[in-house]
Amino acid sequence: MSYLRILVLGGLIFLPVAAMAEGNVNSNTWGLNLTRGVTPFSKEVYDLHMIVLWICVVIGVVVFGAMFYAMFAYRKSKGAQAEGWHENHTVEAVWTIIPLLILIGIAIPATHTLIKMEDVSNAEMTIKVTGYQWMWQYDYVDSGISFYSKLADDSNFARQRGSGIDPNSVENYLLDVDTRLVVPTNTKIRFLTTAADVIHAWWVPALGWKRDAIPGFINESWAIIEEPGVYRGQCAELCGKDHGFMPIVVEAISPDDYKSWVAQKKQGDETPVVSKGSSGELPYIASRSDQVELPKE
Ligand SMILES: [Cu+2]
Repeated sequence: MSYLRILVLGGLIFLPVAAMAEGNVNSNTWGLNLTRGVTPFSKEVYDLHMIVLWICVVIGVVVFGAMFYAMFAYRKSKGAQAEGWHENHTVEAVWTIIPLLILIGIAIPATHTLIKMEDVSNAEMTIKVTGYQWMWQYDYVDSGISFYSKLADDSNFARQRGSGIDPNSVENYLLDVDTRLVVPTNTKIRFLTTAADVIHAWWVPALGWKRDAIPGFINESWAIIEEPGVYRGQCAELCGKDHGFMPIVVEAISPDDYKSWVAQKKQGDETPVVSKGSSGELPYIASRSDQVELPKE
């Protein structure tokens, strides 16, 4: 394979990864690594990932080092003669037992984290997340607040064919919504994920997990967001033509601010709040390109 091909292939593999990560909180490793996130188990997942990565690096260096050393030191031009033996039980036992021990060593902390991840008990509040083509609905089960969250207008205008708007000029292009999911910090939030049409997946990397949103099923997950901030994500399951245009924005604020936000929301402020048990009619879906009117210059 030519160098050019390797370069192009490498670029193709890493470009989407880099582009994805850039929109998230991780900017310290050129957007190539996982984000450390802002929840207790996103940090655990990150640490686990780093441990396994370094184990792989050590194995890679040792195995390829031995291989390249053997190829170089015992090459034919130096008159190397192959040994005549085969089937060495000690060697076979060693190369079976060592990887087994490594795998068990990885599996123990990984299982520990996995069990923790599934434990939604003692949640202080519950948010139901419903995926639609192509937006999200959030139901705050405890306070009765419910609304839709879809792609922000400036991104939506810029993405239209022939819009003449440079996407680079749009802040958080395709990663911004009209109504953010507001949540309190340091609170155990249970997320119930489902969908109303096709399979979507709710993914905010900073929270440390990704959940499929499947019609007819409810998947559970939880998060305790430790740091206030804005965390962005996207639908992570190919769900139709506008799959790339249903971002997620989570805004974590202090529990006190959250209380006043709830009170304000219940009073029915400027943002459209769909009351529970409404006719169920969907709001205007701006991501349908045929319905969009471009802003006049
Ligand atoms: Cu989707």
